[in-house]
Amino acid sequence: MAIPAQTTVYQPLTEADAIQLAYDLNLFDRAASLHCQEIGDGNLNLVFHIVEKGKEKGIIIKQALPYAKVVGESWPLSLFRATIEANALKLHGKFVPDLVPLVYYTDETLAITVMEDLSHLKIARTGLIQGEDYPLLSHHIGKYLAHTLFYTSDYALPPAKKKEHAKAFVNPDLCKITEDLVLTDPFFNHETNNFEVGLQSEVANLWDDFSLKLEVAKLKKSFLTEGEALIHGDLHTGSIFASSTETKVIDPEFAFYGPIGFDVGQVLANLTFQVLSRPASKKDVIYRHLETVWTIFVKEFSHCWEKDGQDVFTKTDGYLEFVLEKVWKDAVGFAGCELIRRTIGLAHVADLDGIEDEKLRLAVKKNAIRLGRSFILNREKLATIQAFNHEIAWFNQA
Ligand code: SR1
Ligand code: MG
Repeated sequence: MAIPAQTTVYQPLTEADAIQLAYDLNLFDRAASLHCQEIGDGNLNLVFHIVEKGKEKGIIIKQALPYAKVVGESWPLSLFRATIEANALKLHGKFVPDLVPLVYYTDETLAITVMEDLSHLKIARTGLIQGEDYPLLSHHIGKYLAHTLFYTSDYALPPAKKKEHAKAFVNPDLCKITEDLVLTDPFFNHETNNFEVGLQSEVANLWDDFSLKLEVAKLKKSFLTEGEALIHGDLHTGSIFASSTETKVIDPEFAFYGPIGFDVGQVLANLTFQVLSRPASKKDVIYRHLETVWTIFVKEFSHCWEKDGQDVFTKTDGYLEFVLEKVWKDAVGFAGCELIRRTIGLAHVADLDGIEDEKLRLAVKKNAIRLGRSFILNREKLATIQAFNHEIAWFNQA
């Protein structure tokens, strides 16, 4: 592939620019007739889908904007996140090549990543809301979590190598978003919060709950200080493409060295939204997904540990169990924060906001807030995935 000279000045691409780049990268024949559409529906980036007329599979060009699209130019954001994302996809791709998109090309100045077209798959959140089940989703995600997190941790890497990675993935702007929007603002009367009037008294109770604030402070401290592995950092069901046979994790622009339980907790919380919002007859399949994510994570992480543990203490009886217990407790706490922030914070989820009936929507949102609070406060007691699911079922009756 003839690589064009890297650009020296940043500019947001137009659809025509994106097509020109695709030709320049020799990703298509010069004679090919290309169609491009900007399809970005997330909070932060432009996403161009380019296909040759008459063909099914094309390419994706993702470009970071220098601000948060969801808020506007008043919220500047580092373009370096595009490099973080591409490097995380490449590093994680070494451990789970089937579960992440291929990266074809990157340009740090333009903040673009050219990658595999996954448009034959559907965003898992959308599919789950539409009632699809994705039988392999939880198995694949359990494996993704175990392998990406184990092989980037001190359990698998020589300490100097791990620190080299940790330095390359320092990601302060995107971490700040999570520190604020997930781990601080929803627990205070902050201007970024966004919730329905019908939740006012529920939210006021939350803001008055000092025991809750203390536990959130501990979780935030863990997020700020515990560089356990290269985490995805934003692993909700909108960051997963799925079909009945395939799963691909996308969008690791929030990646940094953080606590393993953060990724696990975000997956659990975003599946939990489905239990809370689905009709009763369709909840069981999601309970099973929750159980499978965790059991496959434990099985695969333990297998990697036995096979490839580098730290001498990985051979010490009881250490693996200690590590897994900590991951679990952190995951339950972070899941609680995710449930609350997606209900009353800045960035919501369609699983809840998409419920048309106002009475039902408010009831489900109240359950999400109460369940989130319970996960945060009771994470020491909810020691198993069965206890976690039982807790969901308990709050779901209300
Ligand atoms: C300003 S960004 C809001 C949210 O969108 C991203 O996907 C993250 O979840 C972030 O918290
Ligand atoms: Mg994203």
